[in-house]
Amino acid sequence: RIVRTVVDNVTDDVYAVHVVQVRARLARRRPAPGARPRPRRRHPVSRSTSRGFARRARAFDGRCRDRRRGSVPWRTSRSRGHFDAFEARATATMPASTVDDVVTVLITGAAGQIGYALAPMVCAGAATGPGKKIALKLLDVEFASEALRGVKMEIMDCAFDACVSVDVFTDCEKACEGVDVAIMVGGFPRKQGMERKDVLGKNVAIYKQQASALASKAKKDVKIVVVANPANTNAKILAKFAPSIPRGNVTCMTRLDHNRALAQLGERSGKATIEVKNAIIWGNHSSTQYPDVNHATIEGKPAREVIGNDAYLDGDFVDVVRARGAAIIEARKLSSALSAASSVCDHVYDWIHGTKEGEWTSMGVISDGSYGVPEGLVYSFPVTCTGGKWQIVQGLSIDERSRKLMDESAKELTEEFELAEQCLAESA
Ligand code: NAX
Repeated sequence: RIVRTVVDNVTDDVYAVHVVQVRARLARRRPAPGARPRPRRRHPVSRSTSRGFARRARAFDGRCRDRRRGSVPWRTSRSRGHFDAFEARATATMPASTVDDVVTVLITGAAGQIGYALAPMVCAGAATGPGKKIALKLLDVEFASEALRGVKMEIMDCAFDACVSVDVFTDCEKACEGVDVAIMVGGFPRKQGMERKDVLGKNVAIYKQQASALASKAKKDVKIVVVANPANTNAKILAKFAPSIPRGNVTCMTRLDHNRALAQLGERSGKATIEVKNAIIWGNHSSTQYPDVNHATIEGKPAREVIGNDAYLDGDFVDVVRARGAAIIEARKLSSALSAASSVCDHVYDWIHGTKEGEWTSMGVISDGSYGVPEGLVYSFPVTCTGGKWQIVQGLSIDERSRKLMDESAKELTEEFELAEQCLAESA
């Protein structure tokens, strides 16, 4: 039909010659009878290939179980957040930007090592999910302003589709202006010869000051996740000094510990991590945290039954999860950054988009007295999320051993908060 149209006005003779030529060309392309059809050659980044990825991305059920697919680009790594970000790029279904589509995300301590890993993940949509654009704000101290400028340049050079702006700040009030999601990574590190009280005092002073900035400048429904240690106590101080921010909007990150627990159970059972569900981190993000497997499942069966080794689950497993950070420092000579950044994205993503039916995660949230944990402590609980809000999972049975471990962590948090208040009073 195409040939016919093209040659419509041409004389019959010319038309006839043309038809013969076209037929000859088609005949040359057709494989000889019985011959195997020639494989279609594809350009590695052709449209059809990316459509293939997009199709797989759409069929994806929430978490990437597939590290073995050698050809999958880095964006489709294990983390669901990365995968979703890739889906957004591959399907190119992102709506035109409106004010509501732009999420303003603040990362404090952005010149540090977690910040460096976290900023690109956030810009790729790993925390906020597909369909959202990111206005990124990076805050650090004056001393780190040059490094911060470098981070900004690199983020710009990544040319992320979803990132509409990157701004750097050394003034906390300006950084907090109009923020929707605040990821509080900035903190004072423990230096040689410093007492625990000294580090705690410095950090709670930072969080007291940043609380006022968030309360006065951020959006009223800003979602806050505190990462910097002592994470639970920093979050409690932040909630205390930002009373206008709903208490439910202040959380601290224990998702890294949660993910570490899932990974250990997966490795021990020889199953993929995605098959492990509903482990719990109770308490403080410290060595008193209690990684609880009593309600965890592996491929839908109780984890204790699948692993069949209670001595391991009550002993080495708990120790390994608690000391994983130290093991990483020993191996890498640096503290965990990539896994911390990825866990921040998991924390924020689940908070915004909800946990899956029948599954929970662990978050440090303000205790309402559930499970006998003193009210007001920022304590890690099993939580489900729906509609941008978390709820503590209720009605789980707690055995005697768990009770003891949960109480120990609550006691540590109570003492830590008292010490923090003492530090603030002394510095006032
Ligand atoms: P880095 O020391 O690399 O980075 C911290 C950054 O914070 C530095 O750039 C510093 O200049 C900045 N900073 C200091 N005071 C600030 C202030 N007042 N305002 C803004 N920025 C400020 O540490 P990194 O390895 O990135 O770790 C950051 C924090 O995360 C630490 O407190 C660390 O202990 C904590 N962690 C918490 C985890 C968790 O699961 N909750 C796990 C990982 C990590 O250990």
